[in-house]
Amino acid sequence: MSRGRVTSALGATFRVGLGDASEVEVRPLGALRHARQEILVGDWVEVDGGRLISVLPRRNRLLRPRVANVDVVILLTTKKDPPLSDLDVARRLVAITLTGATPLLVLAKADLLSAGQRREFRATYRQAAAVVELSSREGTGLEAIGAAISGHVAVLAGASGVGKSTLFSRLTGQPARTGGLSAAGRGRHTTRWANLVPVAGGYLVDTPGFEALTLEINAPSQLAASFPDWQSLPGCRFGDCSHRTEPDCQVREAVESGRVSRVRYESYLALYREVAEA
Ligand SMILES: Nc1nc2c(ncn2[C@@H]2O[C@H](COP(=O)(O)OP(=O)(O)OP(=O)(O)O)[C@@H](O)[C@H]2O)c(=O)[nH]1
Ligand SMILES: [Mg+2]
Ligand SMILES: [Zn+2]
Repeated sequence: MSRGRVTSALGATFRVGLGDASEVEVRPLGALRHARQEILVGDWVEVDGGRLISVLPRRNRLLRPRVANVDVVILLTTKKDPPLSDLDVARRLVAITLTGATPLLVLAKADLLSAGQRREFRATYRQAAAVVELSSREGTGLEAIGAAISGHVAVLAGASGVGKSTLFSRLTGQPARTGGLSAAGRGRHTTRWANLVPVAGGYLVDTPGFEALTLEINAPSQLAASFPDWQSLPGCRFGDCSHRTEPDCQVREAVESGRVSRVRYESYLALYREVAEA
């Protein structure tokens, strides 16, 4: 019996990558099918003699694309072509954090920006996530992104036109899937199967994620916890401080003194209003 990771699914047949870079094709045991055990690309499974025997507990599960155990979400954003807002970045970073995956924030199309604009972006986000500047056109930043994928399962995310497909083909050497529906599965409930493609000693999911974006937040307090920017500050006077109007708020103080980015704080306030009104 051996343990491996599901890299693709085709009907009832699954391909499983084993540690030694080999892959086997397996079918689930009848007992798993009867128990309606869900098997997703990204799942760690036990296989034996052409059979998929069990699915190990998951770290997380994305719905779009349907992938389990995503370690890293590579969020691409641009300041030009298209000019995306800091609020858009903040909303996506929170959505990623809520999945339990680690975000890697990529300033894409860096070739279109001045050194000053790139510096400002880094300064704004240095406490929010690891930041990489990327130009797929000039080939810069690719090694840093490869290093973040190494040993992990990563998925690309970001608004339309930020360069996800271009980056995917730079990293994998293969064209990105267009996302069109397969002939077998036309219709509203079509599942978009994702595959894992080996990249830099890890895997990259061949379908980008987080296209439809709504924050699954129940209480506004969950939002404050999703901003790493101020997690290392001493506590506020009130344990459940929303960092808006309460007295002795360490976050507001840090914004005033420049230790926390004002841009990030304003994104937080805007998201807070959205979540509170929802
Ligand atoms: N200047 C510049 N342009 C880029 C770069 N990467 C991609 N582009 C261009 O940006 C446009 C959009 O790139 P795509 O890779 O298709 O973007 P996408 O994120 O896959 O877009 P969707 O599939 O609509 O979500 C294309 O015209 C690319 O040639 C880059 O590093 N620099
Ligand atoms: Mg694309
Ligand atoms: Zn506070």
